[in-house]
Amino acid sequence: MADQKIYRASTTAPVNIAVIKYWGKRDPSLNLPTNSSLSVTLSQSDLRTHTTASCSSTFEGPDTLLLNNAPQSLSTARSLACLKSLRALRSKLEDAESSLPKLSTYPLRLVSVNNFPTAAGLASSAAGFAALVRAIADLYELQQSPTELSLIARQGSGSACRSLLGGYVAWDHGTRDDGLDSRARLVAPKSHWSDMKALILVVSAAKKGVSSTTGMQTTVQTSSLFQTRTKEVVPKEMAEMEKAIKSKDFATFAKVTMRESNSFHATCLDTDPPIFYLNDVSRAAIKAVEELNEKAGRTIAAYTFDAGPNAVIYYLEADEDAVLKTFLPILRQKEGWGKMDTKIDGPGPA
Ligand code: 2P0
Repeated sequence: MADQKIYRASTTAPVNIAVIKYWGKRDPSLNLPTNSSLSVTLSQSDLRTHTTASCSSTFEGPDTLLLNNAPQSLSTARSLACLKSLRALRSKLEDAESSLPKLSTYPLRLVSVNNFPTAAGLASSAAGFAALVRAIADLYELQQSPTELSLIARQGSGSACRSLLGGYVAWDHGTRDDGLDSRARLVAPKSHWSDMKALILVVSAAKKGVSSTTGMQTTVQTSSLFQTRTKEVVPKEMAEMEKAIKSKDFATFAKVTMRESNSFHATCLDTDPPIFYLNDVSRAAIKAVEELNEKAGRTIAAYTFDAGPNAVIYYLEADEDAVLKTFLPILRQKEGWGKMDTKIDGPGPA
């Protein structure tokens, strides 16, 4: 009798927030970056995508994806690349073991839910593609390591490769044309520096004006600052950041994080036409961190901003009172501001 069973696997993938930013592709079709980047994986209970992947010979039509209850296209080149790679790995297993059900030939039904604003510069595509790849890999019972799967997630969205691993994660730009060395690498597990916390100031939950994919390629084509950034600035910052994480040196971690965020936004401004992700509220958050550190006489907080106005403030748990005391009054003054406190974490069930 034909296989009527519905096969299913669910997983969650967390958001990651870069302290060394990915901005620019050397190969847009494979999502190969011009520079390496490094991020901290945030807590899944606060910011994550939950995805269920199912497949069955009884399903009809093409593969489908629902995100927060809305149908999404899976026929984009990036989604197709992920699905093709995962099916190829499953197909290899099926070829080697003929008793396995031929899941690689069944239509897929993917259902994803984000517990945070989608496409507002909170790395939703990172968690989204990481969860999609992990869920299908689990459904297909693939044995590949998270680093190997990061090669697939990278093709969906560059930053997604970092969300396959927990803790402190680098994405090495790699030098190969086929991208096989452009993947995630664990710098340190979350247990190494587990008192790191992130406060997220949700300045705006609106969809961002310029998408990262479009914005970064305009920067590559038009910004002269970008050349110096990728060739000289980022390699030095990567080395200093890895050292700071390994030695748990918060002052250096914070200094490099803030410098990097500013370098990234400077190249956005140097793009033609200029890209503005920060707004007045973002700039108020920068000033508040500068004043907090000055008042404390040491560095207790670091700000960073991605492709949107929302601030992420990194700090150590011991300094939580001082950090919250600074930001809660600001949050109350500004209508519509929200906050999320989160710890660092890793992929897998929350
Ligand atoms: C990052 N961002 O490193 C940087 C900082 C935004 C600013 O990764 O085209 O959504 O899907 O590969 O991954 C945003 O880029 O871009 C991003 P695609 P992605 O987190």
